[in-house]
Amino acid sequence: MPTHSSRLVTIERFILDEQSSAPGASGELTNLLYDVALAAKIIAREVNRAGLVDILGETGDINATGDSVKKLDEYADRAIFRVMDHTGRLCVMGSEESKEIIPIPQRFPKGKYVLLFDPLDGSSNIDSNASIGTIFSIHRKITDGADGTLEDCLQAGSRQVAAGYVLYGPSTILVYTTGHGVHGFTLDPSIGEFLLSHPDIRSPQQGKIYSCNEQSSCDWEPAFQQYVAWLKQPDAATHRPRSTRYIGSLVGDFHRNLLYGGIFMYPGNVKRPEGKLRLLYEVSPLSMICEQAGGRAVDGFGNRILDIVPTALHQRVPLVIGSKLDVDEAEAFIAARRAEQVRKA
Ligand code: AMP
Ligand code: P6P
Repeated sequence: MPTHSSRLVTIERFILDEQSSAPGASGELTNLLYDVALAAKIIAREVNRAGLVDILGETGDINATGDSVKKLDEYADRAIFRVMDHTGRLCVMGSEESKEIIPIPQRFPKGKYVLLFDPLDGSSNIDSNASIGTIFSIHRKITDGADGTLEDCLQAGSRQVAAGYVLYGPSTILVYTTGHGVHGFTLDPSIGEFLLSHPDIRSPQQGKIYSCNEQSSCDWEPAFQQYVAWLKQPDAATHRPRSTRYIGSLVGDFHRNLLYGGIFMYPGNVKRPEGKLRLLYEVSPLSMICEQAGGRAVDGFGNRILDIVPTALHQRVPLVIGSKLDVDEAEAFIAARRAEQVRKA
């Protein structure tokens, strides 16, 4: 007889159980989260066949934020829209692939939720079969009337109702939070179900990994350059030895650090002080996940990511995110170096 068998819980059953902790809930959010899981399965199937159906390669189009669009990007974007547009749970959507907000077609009912998403993050890694991901953020509608507006999308991350991501790697994992902890589900493709595999994820308070694209560091602010140089010093007496890990795919880098501990940084630089990563549908959802798992997410200038009120749909923001003590250390180091530079100036 097995001494222990972990509970076999599908994501749908978990989401429904969570609803019971929300007295009076109508089931709209529950069904919206079901829809996210369905979209994830549809995208996972295509991502996992990518090498077989000649879907690789680029369409030659450029998306709303200047990245070249690979066909899987478009497929994922369309899949999410097609799952979501007619359900009556949403009033508006926003996607990395669409320059403007995406209205719900007039022929369909409107709901009270807003869905913002990056349909396939890290798509430059598609052809190399490296991990890629989908990131999503859910807000409540805050404006009057049935149709959602840009104002409904431009809400601070602290107002998110739910946030999460899907990582398409050796296995497909969906990780999400509604503000009651972070929970991970692994897709069993043989039965087409996401099964609870990572209940109540807590990120280590301190890690040994730092993740950043050091090739870009020559353009960084000196305080960030000095911090990474400090991390690499051999003197273990002054700081813990670290290892660098960088996939170049945000969801893959984030998920590894979430589980193992560590810090991810994408600073701004002289050419682009706001950095590369998008606030609404990349950084805000991952920051909610990170904080719910015990970590921290800041912009490197003393601002908590979840407090930033967006002013544009595709707004970018510098990012320092990960284990609490690692982010504390980075913030303190960078602030001290900036103060030193001011004194010397
Ligand atoms: P609803 O009536 O379904 O729109 O839910 C109202 C509120 O209850 C949501 O905005 C959430 O804050 C909470 N809630 C409802 N369902 C769930 C769920 N499955 N998991 C977590 N929170 C939920
Ligand atoms: P770089 C992918 O294009 C992405 O948006 C994120 O997934 C990733 O973290 C980042 O860009 C990588 O950017 O400049 O290091 O190639």
